[in-house]
Amino acid sequence: PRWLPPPETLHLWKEFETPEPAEIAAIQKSFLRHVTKTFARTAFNMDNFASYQGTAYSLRDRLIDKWNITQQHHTREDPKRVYYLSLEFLLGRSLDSCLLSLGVKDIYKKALDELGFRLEDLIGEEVDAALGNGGLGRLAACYMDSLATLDYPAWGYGIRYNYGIFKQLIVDGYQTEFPDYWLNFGNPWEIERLDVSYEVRFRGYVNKVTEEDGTISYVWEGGEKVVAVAYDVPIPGYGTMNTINIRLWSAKPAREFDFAMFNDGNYDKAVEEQKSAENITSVLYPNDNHMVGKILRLKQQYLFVCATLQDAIRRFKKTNRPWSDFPYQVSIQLNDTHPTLGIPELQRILIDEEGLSWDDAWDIVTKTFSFTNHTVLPEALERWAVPLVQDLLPRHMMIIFDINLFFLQKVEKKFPGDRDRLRRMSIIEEGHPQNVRMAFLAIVGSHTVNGVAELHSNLIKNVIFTDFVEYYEGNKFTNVTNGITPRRWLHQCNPALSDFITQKLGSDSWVKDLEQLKKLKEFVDDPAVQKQWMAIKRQNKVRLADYIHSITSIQVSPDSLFDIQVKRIHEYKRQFMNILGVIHRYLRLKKMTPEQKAKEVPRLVVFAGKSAPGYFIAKLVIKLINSVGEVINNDPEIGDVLKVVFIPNYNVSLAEIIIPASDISQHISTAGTEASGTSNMKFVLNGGIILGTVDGANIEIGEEIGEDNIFFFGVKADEVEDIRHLNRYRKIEMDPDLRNVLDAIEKGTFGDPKIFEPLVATLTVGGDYYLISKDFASYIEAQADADEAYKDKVGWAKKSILCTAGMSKFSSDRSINEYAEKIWKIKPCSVPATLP
Ligand code: NTF
Repeated sequence: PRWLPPPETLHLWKEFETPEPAEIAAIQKSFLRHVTKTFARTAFNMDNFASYQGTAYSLRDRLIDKWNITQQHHTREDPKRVYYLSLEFLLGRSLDSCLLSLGVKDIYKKALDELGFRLEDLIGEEVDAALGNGGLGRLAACYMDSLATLDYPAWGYGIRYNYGIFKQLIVDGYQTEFPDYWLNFGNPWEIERLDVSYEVRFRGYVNKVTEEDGTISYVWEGGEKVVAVAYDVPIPGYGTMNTINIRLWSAKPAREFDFAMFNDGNYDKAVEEQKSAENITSVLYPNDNHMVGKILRLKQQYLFVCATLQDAIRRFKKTNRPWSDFPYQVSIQLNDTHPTLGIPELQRILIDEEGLSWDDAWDIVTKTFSFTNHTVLPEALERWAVPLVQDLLPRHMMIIFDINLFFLQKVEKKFPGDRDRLRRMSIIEEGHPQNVRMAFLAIVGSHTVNGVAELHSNLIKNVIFTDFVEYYEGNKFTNVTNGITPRRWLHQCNPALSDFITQKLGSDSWVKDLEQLKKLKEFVDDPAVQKQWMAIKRQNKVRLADYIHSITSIQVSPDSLFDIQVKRIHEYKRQFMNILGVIHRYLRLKKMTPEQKAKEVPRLVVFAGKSAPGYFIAKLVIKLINSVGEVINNDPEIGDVLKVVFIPNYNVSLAEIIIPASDISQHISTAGTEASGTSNMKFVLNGGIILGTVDGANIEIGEEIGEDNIFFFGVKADEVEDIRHLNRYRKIEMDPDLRNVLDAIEKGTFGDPKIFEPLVATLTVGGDYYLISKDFASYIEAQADADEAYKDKVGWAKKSILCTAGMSKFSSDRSINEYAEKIWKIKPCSVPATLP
């Protein structure tokens, strides 16, 4: 029976469930209560970290109040909900963004000031929550912010990794990795829910049961069980009550110990089982755009979807609706193929546990799921070896075979006798071993499949999933161009520019309605606005210059052109081409007289980004950047005309310092390889200009801000295949400038050339798959255009203003509204300030 409060105590509950007023005295009390009681500190035993903790816990109380009201309201209203399933959430820090969302930053600042603490210092004490690799994980975080802000009834689901993405240190120019044990000092932003846990089975066997009436059913039994425990991370909407939840799963052993073993004195063995369960959610796989077929990763994926579906189904069942209502109450979005096992898992639950027929179950499944594809790179498309899946998830393997059989039967019906088509479209790829093509399973099991920018959505339709477009007659495939949250990526990270925009527009409502930025265009010719705009940019460059000095001891001039490329290190992103361009510039400068050099635009080239630990060529790129920097930065003939800096350990909070400081940012992937990119949007929103290829979202950014305000170069996506084909059969045409650059490397200008041989070989004997040689000349030309344009201070200021003014489309609010209307069919459900 459910516990109910004695009626005469209800007023007590009401008192504690009503959010506290945001008043200085109340804030100071709650801060001091947490500092003294939760953390056992005293007035004479305090430091910035303890005061960060006290502040965070005080804010956490406010978050939980809003969260409780939101969840109770949703339970009562029972709207259709969306579940956003993602193996990655790259949230970064939370204190500043929560203060802003709750509208209490100023008053917290005052309250802490009076107590003798500087809020800015406390904010810097927080460690990043870095449960993601790059764009895909950060996109999920931006989408949570928009879902909350737009009042959608949404949940994020993910994994609570004990170790996030590794810490990168540069030792002797090389990347070295250190574990990111981010939970070491506790995590104020999570609520441990030991009461919310589910069992998850692995391995075992499948029993075939024939009933009296001849019907056949299957029971999955035996094997080993672990438990997934929930940790909830409240995500407040900006300026609204709605506070949604990211539920992260942590694996625990199903039984504390094997008591028999324990009593036999076999302690090691007893503890082993416990450890092996906890290992499942121990570490984030550090690969971006690359699949590694490790069994532990498959275990993560299954634990994740298994716990998530049990949780969603438990919530659904509370309302006693028939199963046929499920797709009208629940929408599940798959963030890439990583959670695709959710499809056979829901089918299994419906047929094996709920007793539905295959067809009824499959109808529910395919009305519930939708799938976002984030890459066309073949090495990133997930394929799991059939024997591996068979061993770990025997019942799921059977179901996947059946899904495939019924699907191929329909294909055969539509295209009779087309054997090659069946081979191409099969979810099971033939080979030794066979593989499960997860993207095909995701397509077949979903009602909608989307790409993340126009070009990318066209490429998935016309290149990688063509057969499926033909089969579904185009009906499943659509585009939702990515977006970023303007709260974190302008309002929070660039307070000076944010205040200035608010002042010019006469209101801060642009923070929730980015369309309003368009009105900035009216000010583009106003000299006072231009001047103030560039003064803010300079402040942000000073802030970055100071950071660079504190970390690397390199002095850089805030008056140089800041040219920035920060993102994961990957061959397709072509940081290699960037550093080759830097060498080209250096060689050019070396031939100049001092008078000629004085006329050059001084340039600071900034790199940052992590390489996957096992990605040899990407790691060599990092080494080359650092070696080139070492030579150039210490060349007395060069001075401030050229500086090259690699900032270690790129992460979300570093991005918040770097992005507002760019004059130019580089997004120079080989055309057709970067699905969207999202940092491109962040830079332009902060008045930085893109130098980039005609790829991903660069194209749509160009359309919005105007081609005069972006430096495009390089071959187009539809030319790439032909060039690669030619490269395979003839000697690659080496651009003469590029040849000089490679000669300089090979002569040892940047240290032992032997080190860089494998890297140079990717261009000379490796077929230059990413077309660096082909694009080099036009890249250098675009760089020269940028130098020329930068000399015209007024012209540059105008470009910069028009960049910000043109970015309305790239708010994640627009993206989320598109998902909600076109794909999830959910509506906002606004939450009242207090419950009746
Ligand atoms: C990434 N994909 C793409 O490489 C980026 O272009 C894109 O901006 C982000 O997704 C977000 O959509 C992946 O990380 C993955 F997993 F698909 F390889």
